[in-house]
Formats: sequence, structure tokens, C-alpha cells
Amino acid sequence: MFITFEGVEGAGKSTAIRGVAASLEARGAKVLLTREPGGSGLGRELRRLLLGTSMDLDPLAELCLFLADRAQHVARIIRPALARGEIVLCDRYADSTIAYQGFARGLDVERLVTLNDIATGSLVPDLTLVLDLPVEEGLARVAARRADAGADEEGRIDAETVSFHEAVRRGFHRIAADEPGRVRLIDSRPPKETVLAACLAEIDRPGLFSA
Ligand code: Z5A
Repeated sequence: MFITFEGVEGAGKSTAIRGVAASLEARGAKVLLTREPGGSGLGRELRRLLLGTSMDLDPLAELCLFLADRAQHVARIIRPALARGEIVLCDRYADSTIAYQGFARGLDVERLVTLNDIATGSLVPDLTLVLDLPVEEGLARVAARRADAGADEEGRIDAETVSFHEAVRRGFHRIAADEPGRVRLIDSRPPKETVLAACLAEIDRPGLFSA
């Protein structure tokens, strides 16, 4: 079982994915919690380059680094875990490339679909939960978290304009509309416990989860 979590900055993906992992483990499932970029050894190096502010990346170079991260992650981490019968929960995956590099950066979406297919060897999630809330609310959550942590520097992509993040959100809405069987929109404005319950309700839909 392969489940991915997507959404705009600060939508609550990392919070929800930890809650889902704990809930599934409590039912006796073996869970791998991972993320993109950065779910493999190579990915951790690429994450530093992709999200740090020191590099002025061309959009195509940025795309290639996300795809390299994904190819290594799928081949070396995700597929082996699925073959062991584990449930893989992944914080961002191929839909982020469509939303960020396609809808927001303006790269051709059809070609991105093909490149994702190549990078993943056609590995498509069984379920994708898009945590959805207005961009300004997500950015405010991230700013509050940064202030709590005493950090002052934004990541390279966090620092993009509000209209960039709004294009990302439109991208996720389009993906959800195009693939209603795989992709479910979760309203992430309510409290964390409500969002977690909504995620678990989707995972427990008949026919999906049988552990
Ligand atoms: N990217 C890309 O461009 N192309 C790609 O192909 C891929 C990724 C794979 C990864 O950043 C970046 O890479 C990302 C897209 C791009 N853009 N940026 N920057 P990341 O992994 O560092 O960050 P992120 O994925 O955007 O996550 P995030 O900003 O940390 O947000 P989150 O995981 O969705 O939210 P959270 O950490 O769970 O919650 C944020 C705060 O809100 C936190 O203080 C929580 O306690 C709080 N929170 C969470 N839920 C709630 C609710 N329900 N109510 C109130 N407060 C809440």
C-alpha cells in the first residue's frame, strides 16, 4: 500500500502523516514514513541544494534534481519497502512536481507526467491525500512555526510569491479533479485531530486498506 500526502506549504502534511503512521502502527501494520525531497541518502544531499537559498537554480535544473531524488527514492527505498509488505506513507511525491514545476513554474505538464513516469518506473500511489487550505493560512502557519523555532531564514521555495503558491494550489485542485479515484482533497483548516480523522476515513474506505 502506497499513500502520498500533498498540499501547499503549511497545509499540515507532516503533522497528519505522523498521526496516520501512529494509527496504522497501533493496528499492527508495518509502516515506512518517508518524504520527498530527501527520502534517500542521495536525496538528503539533493534536498540541501533544492531547498537552501545559496543556489540560484534554473527551473529545468530544479526539475532534474527533483526527478533524480524521486528515481533513487523509488528504486532504493519505496519499492523495497512495498516488496516487504510495508505501508509506505510519503510526504510529497510526483504530484508536487506537477503542481510546483508545472502549474507554478510553467513547465509543460504533459511532459512532466512522462518524466514522472520514467523516474518512478510507473509507480503510482494507491491513494493521495491533498491537504487543502488557503495559501495565506498555510504560509502563516509556517511563519508561526519558524518564529517558535527561532529560525529566521525561509527556504528557497517557501520564499516564492503568494501568487506562485496559489498556482500550486490550483494545480493540486486540478489533479484532484482529474483523478478522483486516487486523489482526495482534505480540508485542512479544522483542528489537527479533525484533519487526521478525515485522512483515516479515506484510508479506511472499503477496498483500500486490508491490514
Ligand atoms: N517540491 C517541488 O517543488 N517539487 C517536487 O517535486 C517536490 C517538492 C517533491 C519541500 O519542502 C519543498 O519542495 C516544497 C515543495 C517542493 N516547497 N517548499 N518550500 P518541505 O518538505 O520543507 O516543506 P513542505 O512539504 O512544504 O512542508 P511544510 O511547509 O513543513 O508544511 P506541512 O508539512 O504541510 O505542515 P506541518 O509541518 O504539518 O504544519 C505546519 C505548522 O502548522 C506546524 O506548526 C503545525 O503544528 C501546524 N498545523 C498543522 N496542522 C494544523 C491544523 N490543522 N491547524 C492548525 N495548525 C496546524
